[in-house]
Amino acid sequence: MDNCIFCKIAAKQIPAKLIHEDDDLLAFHDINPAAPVHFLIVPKKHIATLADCTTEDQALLGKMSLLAPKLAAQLGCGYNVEGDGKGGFKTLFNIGPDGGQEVYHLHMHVIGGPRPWGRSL
Ligand code: DGP
Repeated sequence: MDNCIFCKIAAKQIPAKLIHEDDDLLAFHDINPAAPVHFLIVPKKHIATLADCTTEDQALLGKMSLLAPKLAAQLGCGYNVEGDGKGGFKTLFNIGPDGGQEVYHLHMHVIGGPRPWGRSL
């Protein structure tokens, strides 16, 4: 998509601090972090919002959800119910203007690290 910042990151036309890349997804650090760990999981395919996803995107959404705890653990804010009871993170989709969405290319926020966090979400 022309003029989509996340399509441009996916096409390597603008830089981002990449955490993960595979055939379908990218993960990179948010440019304006709300917490010590704040990254975005973004499909390479352009979909404007979660509300625009269809049953065709079920596998993609599942892949995004499963990647979040894996990368959170890599970045030191994982959580395991059988672990020490510490850690954890939040996942979030903003959808539309009232949802606070600024970039109209589907993305999951993954936010974590020791509280308190600077910006509330
Ligand atoms: P949302 O409100 O859900 O659309 O959040 C968009 C997020 O994307 C916001 O937290 C800031 C981040 N962001 C916007 N532009 C860029 C960029 O060029 N690079 C990176 N790494 N993050 C960006």
